[in-house]
Parts: sequence; C-alpha cells; structure tokens
Amino acid sequence: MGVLNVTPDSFSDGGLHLDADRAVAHALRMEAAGADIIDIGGESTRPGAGEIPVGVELARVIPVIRRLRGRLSVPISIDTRKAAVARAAIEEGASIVNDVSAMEYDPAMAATVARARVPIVLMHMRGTPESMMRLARYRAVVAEVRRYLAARACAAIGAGISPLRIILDPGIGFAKTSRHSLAILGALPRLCSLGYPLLVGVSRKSVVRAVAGPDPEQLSFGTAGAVALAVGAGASIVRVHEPGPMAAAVRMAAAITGRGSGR
Ligand code: PMM
Repeated sequence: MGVLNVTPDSFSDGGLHLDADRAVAHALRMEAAGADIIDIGGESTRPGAGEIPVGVELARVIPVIRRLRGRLSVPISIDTRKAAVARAAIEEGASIVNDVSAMEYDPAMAATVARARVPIVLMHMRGTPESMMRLARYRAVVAEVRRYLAARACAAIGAGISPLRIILDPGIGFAKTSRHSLAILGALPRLCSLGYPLLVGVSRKSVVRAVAGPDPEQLSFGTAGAVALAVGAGASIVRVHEPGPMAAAVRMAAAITGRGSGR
C-alpha cells in the first residue's frame, strides 16, 4: 500500500502532494513501482495534529481521486475518519476505507461502509491525534491492542459489515511509544491469530527513527527491515512511502517464508 498524503503537514510527505496534478503523478509512479493499493489521505494524523473541517478534507482528496479514475488499475483506499469523506471517495472510485479511529470517530461510518460493501481497515489508537501521546500507557500493550481489535471487528460485523471485508491494524506509533511499537512488531503472529488480514504501517515512523536513525537512508533501510519482518510474521499489507524498494523487501520476505504472492 503506497501512501499519498494530500496534506500540508503530514508526518513524512506532508506538503509534497498538495497540488492535485503532482498527487496524481505520484500515485501513478507508486503503482508503476509496485504498489498494489494507493492510500489517499487529506487529514494529517501525526501526533499533535488538529482536526480539519470536512469541506477542507473533501477539497483535498476528491479532485485527486477523480483524476485517477480510469488511469489507475490498482484499488484506491481512502484514509479518513469521516463518513462523508468515505462516501464521496467511494462515489468517485475508492474501494477501501482506511479509518485510523476504527469507526469510533464518526457514528455514521459503520453504516456507510456496510452499505457500500467495501473493505474497511480498523486501526488501534487511543484518543485523537491531538491527545494520543498522553494516552500511551499500557499494562500489556500487545494483549490490550489485540483485545481492542477483536472488539472493533465484532462491532463492525454487528453493524452489517462482512467479516471477509475486515482488515486489522495495530496502529504503529498511534498512542504508542517506540517501546510499545517494538513490542507489537515483535508479536504480530498474536494479532494475525485473530483471523483477519493484518495491515502494518511502520514506514519512516518515529520507532524507525529511534532505532535506525534519522537520515533518509537510515529511515528507508530501517523501514525495509521492519517491513520484511512484518511480512515474514504474517502481515498481509504494509503501508509504505516508497513502494519500489519496499516491494523488493516484501518479495524477499515472502519468498523466504512462503507467505503471500510476493508480486
Ligand atoms: N499511519 C498514518 C496514517 N494512516 N493508516 C493505517 N491504517 N495505518 C497506519 O499506520 C497509518 C495510517 C500516519 O503516517 P503518515 O503520516 O506517514 O501517513
């Protein structure tokens, strides 16, 4: 899954793709480089980021999705917590919803996703991007994240979403210190055992910065190490900023472990 942030302030590529033409070109480049999904987001979720109005988010993502229609052969996922944005994006051709609030932010999200019959990514976090780092306290982080994801999957099924359309994500870096994120990355098989495909988004995050170092090369190779390990441990989707080199890391991990297609 290649990341396309159409925001002025995102974590790692904020401001780069605010212009719709540049965003479209980047999406096409990521597809050519090996991305199987393009994840488009218009609201930054970096620690401390505030909320933006729905109109601003729509104005950022919809022109990009509209321009990609018919030009992209891989699916588009819409990274949003807002049902209105998910609905509009699906109308324009998005076919996956990626909700970092696991459908807790907007009470209308579950019904929107159920009605649209699209896959939904349910991610673990606490609070909001603004408050989440104050909430990074756990007794047993892996068990607590696992329990939360299981409960959100049940809630989704209760709202009429097919279990076959549910993808879970432990939310690396969301309400988690580097120590918490490392504990989760070291215990992915326990999350896979819930029986749903697992998405892992570790690309260039602070845990990689803390372990591998802050230089661009250190961030890229550190990300590749984490991505390979995640795929080897059973992750079905990795969300990354550099699909070209990361696709090579995924292919290696898949070939060695016999997991996935390793396209
Ligand atoms: N991380 C970010 C944004 N959206 N969605 C999912 N499902 N999982 C993630 O880990 C995730 C996400 C923040 O990273 P960015 O600012 O580099 O996009």
